[in-house]
Amino acid sequence: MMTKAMEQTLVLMKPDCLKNSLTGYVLTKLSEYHAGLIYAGAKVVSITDMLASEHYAEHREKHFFPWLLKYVSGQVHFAQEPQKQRLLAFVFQGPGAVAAVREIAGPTNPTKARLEKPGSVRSLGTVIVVTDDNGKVIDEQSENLIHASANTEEAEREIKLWFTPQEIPARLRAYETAQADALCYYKSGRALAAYEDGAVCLFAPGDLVWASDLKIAKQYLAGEDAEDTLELVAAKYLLNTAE
Ligand code: FUP
Repeated sequence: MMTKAMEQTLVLMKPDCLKNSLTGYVLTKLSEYHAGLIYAGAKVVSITDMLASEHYAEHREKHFFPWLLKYVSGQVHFAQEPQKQRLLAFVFQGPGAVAAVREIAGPTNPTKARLEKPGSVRSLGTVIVVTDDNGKVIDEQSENLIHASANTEEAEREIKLWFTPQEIPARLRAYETAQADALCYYKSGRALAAYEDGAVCLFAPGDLVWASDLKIAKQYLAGEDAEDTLELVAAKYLLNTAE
């Protein structure tokens, strides 16, 4: 069982954090000395629509969803510089990691953050108010610099969505892993046991994978009802491939 000291959380420094050169500031606030947390994982990610939509699956029906995909993928802040369309993803670990980072991040909406939690990271963000032709507010787009997992269940889902087990040192892995005993390719929303032209290999026998991923992938390979989407498993293996 995961102990409280092993608690982990996912932090994303979104493109507005990079654009405004706030990465160092945020890392200082999240450092071991200041937050009592340690790094368990870190990487630069050029995000795909697949990963963004899985990450924000709970917002799929919201007005701001199409904007959210563009925002998190860097198309809003680096429209003319596609090479800069990336973000930084981290896993932090330590006692009460989820709550500690949420506290440092502050409220989702930067205007609210400035009012209620001045000094929090998100108080430095921007809110874009979208109105209709009559001036009625129809949306509020929060450019809030960082993502921080909302609770321990979300943290587990998100860390497994963004990171492979190999990207986290063995002694810092908080979730169950397994050795793959099957081949699994991905092509156009399908799991394949054998290679087809254009398919991408997610994992091969012997590879270390999240146990929950292996279970889901095998359900797709067998054509059974699956516990979650195939994209939840595949997305992390398909990163940083866009030219
Ligand atoms: P949080 O868990 O604090 O990241 O907040 P949410 O999951 O509710 O929001 C996810 C992202 O959607 C945030 F980056 C901000 C954005 N958002 C908006 O732009 N407008 C809204 O009305 C709500 C959320």
